[in-house]
Amino acid sequence: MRDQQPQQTPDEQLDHISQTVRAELKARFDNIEAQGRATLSPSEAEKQLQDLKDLRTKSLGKKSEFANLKKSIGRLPAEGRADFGQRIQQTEGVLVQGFDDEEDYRKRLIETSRSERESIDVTMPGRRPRPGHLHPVTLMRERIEDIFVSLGYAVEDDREIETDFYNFDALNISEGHPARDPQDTFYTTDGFALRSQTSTVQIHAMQRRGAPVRMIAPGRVFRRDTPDPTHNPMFFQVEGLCVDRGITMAHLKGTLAEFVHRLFGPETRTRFRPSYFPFTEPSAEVDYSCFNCGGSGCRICKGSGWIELGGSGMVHPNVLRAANVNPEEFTGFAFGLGIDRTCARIYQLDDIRLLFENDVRFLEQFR
Ligand code: FA5
Repeated sequence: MRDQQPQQTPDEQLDHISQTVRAELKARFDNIEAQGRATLSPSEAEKQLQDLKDLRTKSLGKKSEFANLKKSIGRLPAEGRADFGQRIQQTEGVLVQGFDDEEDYRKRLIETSRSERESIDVTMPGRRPRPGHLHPVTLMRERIEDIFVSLGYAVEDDREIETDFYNFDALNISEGHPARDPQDTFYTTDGFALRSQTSTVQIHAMQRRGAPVRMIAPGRVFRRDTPDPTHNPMFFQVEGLCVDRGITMAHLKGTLAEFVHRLFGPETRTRFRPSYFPFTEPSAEVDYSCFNCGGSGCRICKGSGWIELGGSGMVHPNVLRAANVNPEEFTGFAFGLGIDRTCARIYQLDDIRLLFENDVRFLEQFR
């Protein structure tokens, strides 16, 4: 190019520059047409826009051949100078317009392509939300509730933070009893603690309803137990209370036998082992024969043939008195069952802590 330039007149140089730039612009336009505008993504169009800006700088910018030609006007002979100046101006106007048009064209393409991509196709099928489901402990609680409701029991709910009166005094738990030990119970402020058993609801229910009363109370309880496969510091119990004239231990045994028949099947047996609870006299631990092996011993019942259901007994007269029920007229039985452990047994879980890890992969199996 440089070799040829001295031979070119300024007019020829101008024609040459003008033709080259126009050819380059046209090549870019042809390219975009050939590619098909519809397939041009906004990012590709952005790239082309930048390429055009670079070409504009190269062709018309301060260091361009065109700029040099403009500067040379002053050195031209006076007679042709004005005409050439006009030609330069015209050519510059045409080229600038050419660049402007091409750039506008890309900008419009970017805009159309963006709005097409962002527009919503209302005919597309919607994305279905994944439906949730009840937690296995809730499913277990509902099964237990259904059985007792069908036996004529009301379902009670009550507070989880209790005063010493409901946690201990009214349940005949004397001062100095180990159950009051801060190592076993979560105290909140002085005189208040998280309930460690649903037995507290017995008192509220009798105070509210008087006697006779027949109710169950499922709910959360809290104990300073070290977590292991059968213990959690927070777990669920369901309390049962039946107070009426002439209630005996036979009613307690019959009720829990009926409960396990309905939950595990009519062949399930119960067994009562002597125990101690301050709020019942006499007291018993209740077991049921293993629903898996029928009592011969298997992995689920750890070879014993029996599975623990919970504690039970005849309501202590002091407890009736604390709740303003006359023990001379009324007697009653009560029981407290562990919902989580029963749930874990039924679903054959080796560890009740799985129930509270909130691992969706685990929980989804109980749909
Ligand atoms: C009681 O809590 C008595 N209130 C039951 C009762 C009620 C007796 C009415 C008499 C009259 P116990 O501490 O054994 O009893 O607990 C009952 C059940 O709760 C246990 O059988 C067990 O299934 C469950 N349980 C106890 N501690 C835990 C724990 N840390 N984690 C999970 N489950 C537990």
